[in-house]
Amino acid sequence: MARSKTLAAFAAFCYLAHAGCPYMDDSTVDPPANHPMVRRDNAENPSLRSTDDFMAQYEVNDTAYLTSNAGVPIEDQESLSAGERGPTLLEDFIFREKIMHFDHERVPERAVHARGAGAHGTFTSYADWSNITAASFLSMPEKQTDVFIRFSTVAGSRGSADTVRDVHGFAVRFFSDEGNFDIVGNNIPVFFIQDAIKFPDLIHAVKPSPNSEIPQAATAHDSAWDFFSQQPSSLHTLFWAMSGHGTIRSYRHTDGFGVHTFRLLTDDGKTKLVKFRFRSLQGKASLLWEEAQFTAGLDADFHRRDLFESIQKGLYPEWEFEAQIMEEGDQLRFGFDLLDPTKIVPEDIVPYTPLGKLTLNRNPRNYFAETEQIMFQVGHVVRGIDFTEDPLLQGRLFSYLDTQLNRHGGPNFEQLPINQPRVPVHNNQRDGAAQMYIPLNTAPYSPNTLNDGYPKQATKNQGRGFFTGPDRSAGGRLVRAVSSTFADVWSQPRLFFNSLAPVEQQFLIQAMCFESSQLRSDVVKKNVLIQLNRVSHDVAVRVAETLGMTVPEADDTYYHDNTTINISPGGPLLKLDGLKVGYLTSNSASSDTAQALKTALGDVNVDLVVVAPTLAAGIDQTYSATSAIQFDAVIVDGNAEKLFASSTSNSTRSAFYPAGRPLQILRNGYDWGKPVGVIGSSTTAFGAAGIQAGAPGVYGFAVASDMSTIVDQLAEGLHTF
Ligand code: HDD
Repeated sequence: MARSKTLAAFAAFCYLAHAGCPYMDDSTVDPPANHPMVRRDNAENPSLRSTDDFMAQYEVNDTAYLTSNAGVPIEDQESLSAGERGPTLLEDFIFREKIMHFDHERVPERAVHARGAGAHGTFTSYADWSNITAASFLSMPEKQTDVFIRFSTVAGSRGSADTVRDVHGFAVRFFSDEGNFDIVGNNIPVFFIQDAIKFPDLIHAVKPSPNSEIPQAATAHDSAWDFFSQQPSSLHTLFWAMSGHGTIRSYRHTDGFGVHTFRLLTDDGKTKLVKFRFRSLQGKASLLWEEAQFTAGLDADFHRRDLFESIQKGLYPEWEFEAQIMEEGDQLRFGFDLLDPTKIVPEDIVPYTPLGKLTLNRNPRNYFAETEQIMFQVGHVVRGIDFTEDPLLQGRLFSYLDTQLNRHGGPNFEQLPINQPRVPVHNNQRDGAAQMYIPLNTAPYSPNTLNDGYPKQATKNQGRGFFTGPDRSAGGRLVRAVSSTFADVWSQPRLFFNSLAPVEQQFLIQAMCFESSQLRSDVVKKNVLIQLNRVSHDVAVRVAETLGMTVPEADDTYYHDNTTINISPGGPLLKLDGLKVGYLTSNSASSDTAQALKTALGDVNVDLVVVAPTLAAGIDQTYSATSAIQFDAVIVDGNAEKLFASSTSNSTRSAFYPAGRPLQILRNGYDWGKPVGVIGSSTTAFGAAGIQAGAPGVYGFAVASDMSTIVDQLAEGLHTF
């Protein structure tokens, strides 16, 4: 497993610009001729805003004097006290303001998806998609729209580790020239529940125990699996989460999904049903579980670091924005209900159509102001995008708005720089906590004559307002019940499992064994086995073995052999950008080989990190600061072999700290499925690490001139999986 996963992990390898005062709401005046709401082209549009307009310049102007928030020049390093050794005075407004502000620096973290990282980017439409949607950002080829993506885990707190096993949030905001459109998605195309009213139950079950607040950011506990086994609609998402999709190599190496079926709407009112996907153009890759656990301890910031550094280096991650386009009449056509968010539409049945490309190309300047304060909403749709009756989606339409009120403490959160649309806002909403504008319109109501009827109502034919499919209708008996068309919750987890490669299946089963063997309740364990057995007898047998429990009888009424495509958490990497190779050497070794390697790998945007006992010219890191989690592949300098023998030699042992670290890096790298190689003699290092030369993912290179071969072999190792 570890070895074939080698190749998997080497798949691892490897925001006014209104004229005049920016705070004036000038809805008393006519929209300017170039108002974005009446424009459809992508020409330079001076009224589009940018977050740059909100940069706090004082922080970078080092010639300025410190002031209070009232703009008064002050000094703030000592408090005002009654005598040198006396008490601090209540009069000290400088002290009180500074401490008060500090005390209020935090806003409530997100109830879910608290831990995350984000970046700015650009979306470029491939074509004029007005045949399927009136969405302006898709209205012409090459049209560019600013975006912000926030990636996240779900269960952990804001300070939890990145590499915990979890579903990952993939929330995308399009700052379109007709307002903000958010796709608040995940890296897994399905969800645990079919009705939003169950969301608090799901989250209460998955979050840490109410008494001990253990475990953090983990589902390996009774309440989570109690819920999963009592709510079998969760099985499909659970299977995805227990596969490599739950332990991604990086945010760059995963796809994003809109999950629900959405409606697209054309200018003339024709509708299509769609499922959205953002397909990683880096390729997909995951971490092995043990590696992910070590990483959580050694580098809790592993994913945010990877994203930040990649963008900093100009290695901009890209995703293709795609849609499965279906007809209204297809709702029940595929043997399940398109309104059921626990189902995928298999890609071999409805292929994805690429609509455009999304590139992340700028890091946030301030994590709190941007990544923490961005407040996505499922209800942020633009002309041309409509909802469906999916009960999970319908419930989310309430929850996200409500949650932002809680986080911001008032209704003006859309005025925060990262939440402001790039187009002017004109409406009659007024006042509220932290109101940042000075509205000039003295007739803040509609209809009015005192302001010549402005702002006017935007409709389908005037002002480009249009969201609701004209043929949508609703009616029926009032019921509290799950639709009978949502009943089959076992076929698709099986479809998922059937479609994985054997090594990926093994990974999934090991994840289930890891989680379920930490359950204390035998009742929960038994219920888990009952549900697993409805998906796959094989899975149930293998998990039951670990639990030392009896397996339920196979039940053929549930089983099928269908498979589908493109659901693997790994696969060929499409780019090696931003991957890291560790080169384990000694201070006395020649730097020529390292330099040649750096150049060869640099050509494919892979970083070579040269590791030696002590820092010196040409050495990037010491062994004491290095572990295998930092690399996607490990190459040993055959001339530094004594470092590997040193684990047993007391004399060399003292040469650096900690003893045995080079060997540990090599062995962990190998065990965690990373390609390993030796330049020169491999006998000592490989022998000490118990690595067989020639085994899959193990490479030997004679000399530095083999460097291009190394790159090829690394790429090949990657693509073999
Ligand atoms: Fe949610 C945050 C994704 C169902 C209630 N959700 C949140 C985020 C993502 C998702 C990516 C983080 C956004 C960010 O980065 O700021 N949620 C999903 C997906 C779902 C889903 C893909 C199912 C298809 N969520 C869901 C339901 C409810 C919520 C059914 C409630 C009924 N979600 C929330 C929330 C959060 C949130 C509590 C917490 C912070 C926030 O909204 O802004 O309101």
